[in-house]
Amino acid sequence: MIDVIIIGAGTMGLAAGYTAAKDGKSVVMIDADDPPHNSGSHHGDTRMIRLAYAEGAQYVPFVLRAKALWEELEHATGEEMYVKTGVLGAGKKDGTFVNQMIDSAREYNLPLDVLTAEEANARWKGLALPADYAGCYEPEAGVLYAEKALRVYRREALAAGAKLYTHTTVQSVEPSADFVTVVTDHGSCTGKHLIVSAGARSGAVLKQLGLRIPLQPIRKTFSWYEADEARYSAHVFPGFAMETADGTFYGFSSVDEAGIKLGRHDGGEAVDPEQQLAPFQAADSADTSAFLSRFLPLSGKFKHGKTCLYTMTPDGSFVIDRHPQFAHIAVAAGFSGHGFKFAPAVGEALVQLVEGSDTTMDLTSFTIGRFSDEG
Ligand code: PYC
Repeated sequence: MIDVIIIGAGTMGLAAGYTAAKDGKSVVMIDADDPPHNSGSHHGDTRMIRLAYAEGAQYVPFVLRAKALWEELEHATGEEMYVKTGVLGAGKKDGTFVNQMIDSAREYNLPLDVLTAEEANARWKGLALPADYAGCYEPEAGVLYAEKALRVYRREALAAGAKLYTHTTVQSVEPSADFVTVVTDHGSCTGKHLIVSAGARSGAVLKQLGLRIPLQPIRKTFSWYEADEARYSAHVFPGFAMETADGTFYGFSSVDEAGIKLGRHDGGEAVDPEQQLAPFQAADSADTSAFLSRFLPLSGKFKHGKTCLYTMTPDGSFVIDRHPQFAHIAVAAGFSGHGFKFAPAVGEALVQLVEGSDTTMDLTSFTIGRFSDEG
């Protein structure tokens, strides 16, 4: 019998598959697509890694563990995955965003330069923060090569003996007290443990396991803009995350001369993950273009854009937990647009959860039970 079956070999599923296969477990990963691909939540080249977490200090130990594991993966494979560009968090000086960054940094003794708008604008010539903003610069934060990370996880998991069934759709999941059978359109398999990490498609699989977690897939977009490399290259300008009166925006200075990449974190359109997403259209760059002309006024013209998916939970936090009735089944879902950076620590936690061992990280913020009486 297989040790671990993983439904969904995107970011979290591949991280778990890699971790389990390296531990000597037999692993089967099943994916409806062929990761990395452009129809989920991991494409668009880059993701950010921030440590002084604006969403709350409870994430800090988890992201520090993830950073250590990203570095371990780099050492183990000789592949560069993380570029230390620094990240600037900004918003109204009395706003939650910057103050939670300051609290997170203070609680965990993380390096953070707290700057007035004037100081930040003098430090980065392409930046125009309004006078009532503060900027919090994190020198240890940076950028992850997201699609490359998935390619490396996939390659290394397969090299360690894992199997990956691509373009394979799960038709039913049949749990029993000690094992689980997964039936797909290409056959069935039975394993001692199951991990469900199917991204925006998780809801349908979880329903088969009797779980109704409120997960809402959202259509999101991001856009690339021309960048004057002297001002906005990742060598001289940080990544950034800003809470403004018109929304929260995340951006990447020009990495490998790709231009500035920018997205809006809040908002977006609720979608059915089984339906094809509406393609990127001109109106999708209206918010990001308005943000750039106000806050990075020396940036250049729109180049191109892409769509992607967030899977939101009602509180914007993750679900990483055991199934309340079947301890040999674990769930990772609802990463709400800020999960990528945590992937190696999520993979580690999932393997520990299904094996019934203590988890390295405290997962009490990420329970299934917080949404309903399921747990
Ligand atoms: O969590 O840092 C983040 C992020 C960047 C883009 C979307 N989420």
